[in-house]
Amino acid sequence: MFVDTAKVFVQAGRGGDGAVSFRHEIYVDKGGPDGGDGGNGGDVIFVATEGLNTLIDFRYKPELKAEPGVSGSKRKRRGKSGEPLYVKVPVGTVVRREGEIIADFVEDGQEEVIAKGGDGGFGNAHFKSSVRQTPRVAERGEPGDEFELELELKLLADVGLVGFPNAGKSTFLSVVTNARPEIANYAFTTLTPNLGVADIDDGSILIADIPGLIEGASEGKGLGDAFLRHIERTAVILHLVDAYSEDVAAAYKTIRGELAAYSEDLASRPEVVALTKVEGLDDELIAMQKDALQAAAGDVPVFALSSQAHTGLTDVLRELRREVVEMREAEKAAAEEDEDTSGLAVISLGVEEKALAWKVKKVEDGERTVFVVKGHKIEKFARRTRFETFEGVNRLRDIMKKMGITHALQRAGAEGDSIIKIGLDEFTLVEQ
Ligand SMILES: Nc1nc2c(ncn2[C@@H]2O[C@H](COP(=O)(O)OP(=O)(O)OP(=O)(O)O)[C@@H](O)[C@H]2O)c(=O)[nH]1
Ligand SMILES: [Mg+2]
Repeated sequence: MFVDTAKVFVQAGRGGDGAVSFRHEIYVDKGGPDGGDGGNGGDVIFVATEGLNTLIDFRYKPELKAEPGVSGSKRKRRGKSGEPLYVKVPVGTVVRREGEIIADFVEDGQEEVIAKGGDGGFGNAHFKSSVRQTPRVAERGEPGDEFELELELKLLADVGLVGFPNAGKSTFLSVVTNARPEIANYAFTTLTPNLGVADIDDGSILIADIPGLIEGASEGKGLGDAFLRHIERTAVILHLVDAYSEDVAAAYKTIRGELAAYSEDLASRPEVVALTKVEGLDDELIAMQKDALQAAAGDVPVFALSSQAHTGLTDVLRELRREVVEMREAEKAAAEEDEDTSGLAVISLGVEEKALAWKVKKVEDGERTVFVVKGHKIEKFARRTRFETFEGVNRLRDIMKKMGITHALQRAGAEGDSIIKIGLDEFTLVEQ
């Protein structure tokens, strides 16, 4: 089975907790604070890797988790950071989160941090001040990012092969490239896409062979048109037509109809047409078939070739390469003209202002009135707070005061014993 979409759950490592600890000194009851920081949680990092062309592994391993950071310990020892989890994905993988593209792997070796590990919490050694000699406050480690992702694979080939089943697509791929696809004299031999590199002159082109299309493929007939997604991003289409077809023009038009039904964009892609299996036919018949095809195809170049006799191959490859280069240059020029619509999105941690922004809201929650505080930075502080300790909560109250949140809460009607909720944690505005 060829798998070209998958759902995975990613979880970056949680940060280690900061430690509360005091130096032991013989003549001092309690020495200074020496609790170390927690280590950071490991990131989940995807790496585009050549040579992979399926997402099937993700079906067997749908959960990708990086290591957590270790808690800090005494003598200011920092906990070990969690190892990042590197996940290999095929070149051409598009990663979506809730439908939105968050990463697009277009070249070998490309790395993206998909889920960020949580920061380790500070140990109490950080919280010593002239007024606070024995701080019992330390931070919790932050949870790592975790969410579900949808993966989709669209092979990134230069040329996509289309045609009826048995037209000779896989055979063509096997003689012009290093690929060794399955070949047989029956329809639907190819069940999964094959990729191969063809060298021509001083360059090379990447060719994708997909299962054959038939009339009604766009409505799911045969193997359907799902595989066309793999040639959606190719620069050029090579349309192969069996020279032994009764009506080559009709064969050509049927496939064109299915391409058009799949997408307007694919139908308008540059195309090269070639008659296949011509080694046993006399020149007159070949010329006739070529003319019939040319009439159907309009001003698209039409070739005749034989994969068996290795004739006509170089001409087709040269034409393909010429068109691929032209198309890629046009794409590049268009991308340079319009940099920010390249569609490439990379996860970032957001702009500073966005991080600092916050909101307070009074919410009736059944019997209770709760004041909910939302905001990237304040929620981050709250996640790191040890709510079970008086010092931890007080520090959070200090931060809220500095950020102006306390004032806003009071204006919204909050009093000393009002319940404040940040993220999942609740506490009162003033120590009770
Ligand atoms: N005589 C001759 N036969 C060929 C040539 N190329 C392919 N064939 C034969 O045509 C049949 C089909 O070839 P495939 O390459 O499997 O065809 P395909 O288009 O990949 O078919 P599907 O994978 O089913 O879509 C096989 O029996 C091949 O040996 C050729 O140049 N000459
Ligand atoms: Mg095939």
